[in-house]
Amino acid sequence: MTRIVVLSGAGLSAESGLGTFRDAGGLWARYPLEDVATPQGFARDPALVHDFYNARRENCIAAAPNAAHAALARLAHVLGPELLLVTQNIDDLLERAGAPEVVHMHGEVMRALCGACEHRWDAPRAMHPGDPCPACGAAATRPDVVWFGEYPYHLDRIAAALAECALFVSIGTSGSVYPAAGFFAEAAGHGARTLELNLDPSENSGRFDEARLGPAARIVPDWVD
Ligand code: BJW
Repeated sequence: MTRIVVLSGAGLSAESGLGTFRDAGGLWARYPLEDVATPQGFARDPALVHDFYNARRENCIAAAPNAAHAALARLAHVLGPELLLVTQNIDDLLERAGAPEVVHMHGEVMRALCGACEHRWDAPRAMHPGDPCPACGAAATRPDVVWFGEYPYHLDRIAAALAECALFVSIGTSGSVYPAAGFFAEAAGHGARTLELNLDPSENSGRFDEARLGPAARIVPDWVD
């Protein structure tokens, strides 16, 4: 039975050196999201999209988990199945901090996906247009991430947890991308208390029962411990 659902976003990994999307100087200020985070952008210019994710993969490999990842991993060990850790992040820093299970609703940069047969495998460090799928041979290799207009992963499992949890905690997300941005309202509708931990108030901050502001590496361990 899930008692606590944690939803994390880019702010969780900001102090590990991985950029956020919508903060000043964030990824979308430097790369138009229509070009690098939509299926249409990938169809137009797969080399550009592969370059973008190859660089993100290198950054992820070079980064280390911070105190917020470590605190959530500790909590996961204490609570076991009573905690569901859901992340919008495609990095593997929660896993590398020791979290036993992480639900990656927007996929994982360290995994590859065949756009033809949906086979998944560990990504090589660099992907290139025309790389063949190891299962079906189609030249349809892409990063296993969820772009705008695509269906996020594990939504049935997340919905079940939101319906039964007593506490929903949102960490380091601007609350501007759906369906994740609506999870707090879904949980609240089923009677859960809602808590936001963020550097700046998110779009729906005023609708949470409580908001605590500050950098994740400080306020997440404070909340957990
Ligand atoms: C710190 C910090 C520190 C900084 N400590 N905090 C109109 C209405 C409603 C929906 C739509 C609409 N038009 C289109 C849609 C749908 C669309 C959508 O939501 N668009 C919006 C732009 C409106 N959504 C989709 O297309 C999704 N699919 C979908 O809807 O399918 C149909 C469906 C319908 C109904 C139910 C179910 C399904 C798919 C969305 C896929 C998003 N993909 C990306 C890229 C993933 C791969 C990659 O990483 O490249 O996911 S976009 C990007 O945004 C990424 C993130 O996961 C996501 C969220 O960003 P996040 O994490 O919130 O980052 P930021 O930068 O926005 O915020 C950072 C936060 O951290 C800030 O609050 C800072 O304050 C904070 N912070 N430093 C603590 N040190």
